[in-house]
Amino acid sequence: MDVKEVYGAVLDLDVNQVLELVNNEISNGTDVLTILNDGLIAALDEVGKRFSEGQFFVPEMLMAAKAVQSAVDEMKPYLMKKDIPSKGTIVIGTVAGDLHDIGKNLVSLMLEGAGYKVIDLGINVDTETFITSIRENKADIVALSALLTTTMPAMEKTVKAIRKDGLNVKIMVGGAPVTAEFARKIGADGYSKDAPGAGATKLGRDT
Ligand code: B1M
Repeated sequence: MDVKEVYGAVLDLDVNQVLELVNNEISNGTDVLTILNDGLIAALDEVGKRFSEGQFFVPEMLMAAKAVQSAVDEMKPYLMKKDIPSKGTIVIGTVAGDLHDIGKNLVSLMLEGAGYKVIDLGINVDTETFITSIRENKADIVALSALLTTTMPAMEKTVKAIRKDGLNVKIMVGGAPVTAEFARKIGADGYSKDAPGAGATKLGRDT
């Protein structure tokens, strides 16, 4: 058995099978990052391809997402490091108009694992909600995720509003359509292409 079976079970949209296979892989000592990247995330990329080609539709994307999120929840204890001194507070969310949260949830997990207190505002988060939460929690960093090209303008709007308010917070952005160049252009302080990179951010208090 290998992570190819996990990949296949996600494409079969079989939540129970995905969970069973992931648990087996963990018991067999397979590296959790291999299960995550080569099994679960690779399968979602294929789901995206099938969606683009008209073989899968929104319900299939939703079921695949549910299977992957359940597996990620199962893997959480193995993805987290323990007993790390706090590096500060991060407010995170997926920007307005965007309902994708698997990548954002992984980023949250990595940030928690890296020692940040993470306040997760969820999906479809408007600018005002981000700003209120940054103030209330005296956040050191705000992390914005976007998965759609159509929600990148909402990311830019939020970054500009945070700057205009003069909030003393570092801004990190990411998500599949977001690039380092876009991050620079909209005035973000940090960008990462993936969750481990976000967890290794140098924007925290220790820098
Ligand atoms: Co959507 N969807 N979707 N979808 N979906 C994509 C993104 C798409 C690429 C599929 C495709 O066409 N090939 C496409 C976007 C095209 C574009 O904009 N260029 C798309 C579309 C079109 C849509 C709808 C418009 C479909 C429709 O209704 N007609 C619709 C939009 C809804 C909305 O948001 N308003 C829609 C809906 C959905 C579902 C709700 C069904 C479901 C999401 C469920 C959920 O998230 N709970 C869904 C899914 C599952 C996908 C795909 C298949 C998988 C996304 C995913 O979770 N990937 C996706 C295709 C694909 O990605 N290949 C697709 C795995 C995840 C780990 O990766 O989120 O990229 P990702 O996160 C990465 C990095 O990006 C990074 O770290 C993670 C990995 O380490 N990262 C950050 C993410 N955030 C970060 C923040 C950071 C740093 C790094 O710092 C702050």
